[in-house]
Amino acid sequence: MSKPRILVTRNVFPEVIDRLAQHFELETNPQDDLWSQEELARRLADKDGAFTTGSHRIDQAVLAAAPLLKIVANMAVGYNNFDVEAMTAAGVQGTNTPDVLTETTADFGFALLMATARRMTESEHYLRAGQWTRWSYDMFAGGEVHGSTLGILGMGRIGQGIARRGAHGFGMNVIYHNRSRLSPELEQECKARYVGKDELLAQADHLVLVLPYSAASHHAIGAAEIARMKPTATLINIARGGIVDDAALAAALKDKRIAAAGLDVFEGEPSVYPGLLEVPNVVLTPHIASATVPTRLAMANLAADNLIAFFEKGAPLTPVNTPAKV
Ligand code: 8YV
Repeated sequence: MSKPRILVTRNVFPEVIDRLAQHFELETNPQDDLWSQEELARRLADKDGAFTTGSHRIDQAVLAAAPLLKIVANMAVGYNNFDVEAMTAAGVQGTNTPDVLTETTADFGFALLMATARRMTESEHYLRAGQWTRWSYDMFAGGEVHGSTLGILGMGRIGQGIARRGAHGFGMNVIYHNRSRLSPELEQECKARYVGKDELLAQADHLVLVLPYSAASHHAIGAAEIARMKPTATLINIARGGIVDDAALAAALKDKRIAAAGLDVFEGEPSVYPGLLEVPNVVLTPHIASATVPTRLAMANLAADNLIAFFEKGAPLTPVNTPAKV
């Protein structure tokens, strides 16, 4: 029997490609070219499955061009690049990579919070530029981390990881807002108190965004929300671009309406809103919250395991939808 045909849309670890090659007929992208959506659709025309990252959308147009497609395995926990409704209707299984990146991403969220509060990149630029000629009492004085109030918007696995770090490691007072409240046991474990969104905005010294992107969370943080925050607060986004209105944030940072921001994700990335590049009080990283070698390897292996389990056992490990029978 011939092997299922799989398109691997971006370059990934050679050992994962080797594993996939034992089970599937592969078309890969060793040059890591950034295919257009049209190119993606063309290459999917004869494929049974795909291994994707967040850089491609699986939408109506792509699905229409891929009549044999049965599964798309995303190497990411977030899957806002999937039109889930269209995939479900077309009978296409979607999968993601939860759990394996939780702690690594929470580590990064906390690192970004600390770098932002303690002005680490801003002060490093100053030093590298040869501007450090003498010490002064208020040089790069930032906000306190330990003992401060940590606000978390979106309290899934990664949010809980950040809460634990803040509460147990830094004695922070943790408050959170989420679509649904955690169980009392989890709230106790995370030492986190549920509050309304307005209270979260008003009370947080450091506000960390960890909610999934959807039409409902588009610009969840815009000018009005920033206006409710403390002028000394920091805003950290490790979730998705589009959750923050980047233009409104750049204006707020410029006017010091909040102290600083730490951003790993951007609207329209890899482009970055120019106003954000012009202000000093923002720490910018290129969507690397899950980027440790072991975690990225675990994510790639889980995406591969989903493809293998789907074709060989009839069910993937971490599905995001229940496709219609077509
Ligand atoms: C991915 C991420 O590396 O998992 C996610 O949702 O944002 C990152 O960990 C990125 O999306 C590439 O697919």
